[in-house]
Amino acid sequence: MRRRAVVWLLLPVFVAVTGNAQDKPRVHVIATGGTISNLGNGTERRTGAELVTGIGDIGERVDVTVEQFSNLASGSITHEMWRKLAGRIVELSSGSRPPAGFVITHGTDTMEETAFFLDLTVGGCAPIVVTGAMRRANAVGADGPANLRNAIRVAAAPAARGRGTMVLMNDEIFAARDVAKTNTTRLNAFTAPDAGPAGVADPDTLDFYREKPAGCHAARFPLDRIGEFPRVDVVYAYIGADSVIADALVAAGAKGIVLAGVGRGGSTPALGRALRRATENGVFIAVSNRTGSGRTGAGSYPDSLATLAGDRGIFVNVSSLNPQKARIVLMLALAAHMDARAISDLFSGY
Ligand code: DAS
Repeated sequence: MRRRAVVWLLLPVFVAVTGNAQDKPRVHVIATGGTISNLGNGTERRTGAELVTGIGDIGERVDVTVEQFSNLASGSITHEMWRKLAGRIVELSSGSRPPAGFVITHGTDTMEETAFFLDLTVGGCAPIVVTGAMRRANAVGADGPANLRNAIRVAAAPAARGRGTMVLMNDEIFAARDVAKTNTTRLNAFTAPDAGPAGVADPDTLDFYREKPAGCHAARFPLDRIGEFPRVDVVYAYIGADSVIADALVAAGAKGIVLAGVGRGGSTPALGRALRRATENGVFIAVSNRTGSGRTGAGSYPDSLATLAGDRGIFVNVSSLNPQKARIVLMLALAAHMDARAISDLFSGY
C-alpha cells in the first residue's frame, strides 16, 4: 500500500469524472486519503475518482475534476507534502482554466493542521474546502459521500469566494483558523471552540454566518517566501513535567518550541526554567495552552519566562491558537526568516 501511495504522489491522476462542463463552475478535487477512502481491510483505499463517482448527481450542477495526490492516513502527511499540495493549488489557480474552487479530501486526524497550513500559504479568490469522514467508506452510515457532496457545493459557491481555506464536516462549515477535531469518533467531531462555525450546508442552501470578505484571501506566508522548514515542536505541561523533553528538543536542533501550557499558559517551574534556557540558545518559545479553548493570557506565563515576555520578542503569546496551530505559525514564520519582533507582532495579531 505504501508503494502505491508513493506512485500516486509522483504521478497524480487528473481525470474529469463528470460530463458536460458547459456553464458549470469547475471544482477540482485533490484526494490525499484518510478514513473517507479507507475500506478497513488494511490494503485498499478508494480513489478520489471513486469517491466523486459515488455521489452521483453532483455533476448536474458542477463540473468536477479529480486528482490523486496520495492515499494515506493523515498521520503520514509530511511538511514537504504540504508544500507540494499548496504549490499544486497555486499552480492550478494560475493556469489557463483555473477552477472555481478546490476540495481536498483528507484524514480527519490532522485535517485542521493541513487546512490551516493551506490558509496561511495559499491566497486567491477560489475557496479551498477540506473534508473527510469519521466513518470508513464502506461503513454503515458512512458520512463521506455527504461531506464530499457538501464540500463541492461550498467550493463552487460564489458566496464562498475570498474566504480562504475552510473545513466542511457534518454539514457545518468552519474557518481553517478556528476549527479543531474535538472528539475521536462522533460525526460532529469538528467544532470551532472559540469562534463557532462559519456557516452551514443545508440541503436547500448554503448559509454563511459572517460577511463575505470584500476581496480575495491574502496568504500570510506565500510559498515563494518560505525557505526550509525548521524543527518546531510542542511540549506539554502537566504536574511533574521536568526539563528532560525541552532540553532534548534543543539538543535535537529545535528552532522553536510551543508550550501547551496549563490554564492560560503556565507550566511547572522546572519546565519553565528549561524553556528559558532554550531561549538563551536562540530558540523561540510560543506559549499556547492545553485547555482546548480560550486565550493564552498575558501574565500567565511560567514564572521563569515572565521577564522575557516582549523582550526582543523571543517569547510570544499565541492567544487562542491551539498548540498544533501555533506550531504551524511559528514554523512558517521561522521558514520565512521573520525576526523576533515580527514574530511577536504576528502572534499578537491572532
Ligand atoms: N483517521 C484516519 C486519518 O486521519 C485514519 C485512516 O484513514 O487511516 O487519516
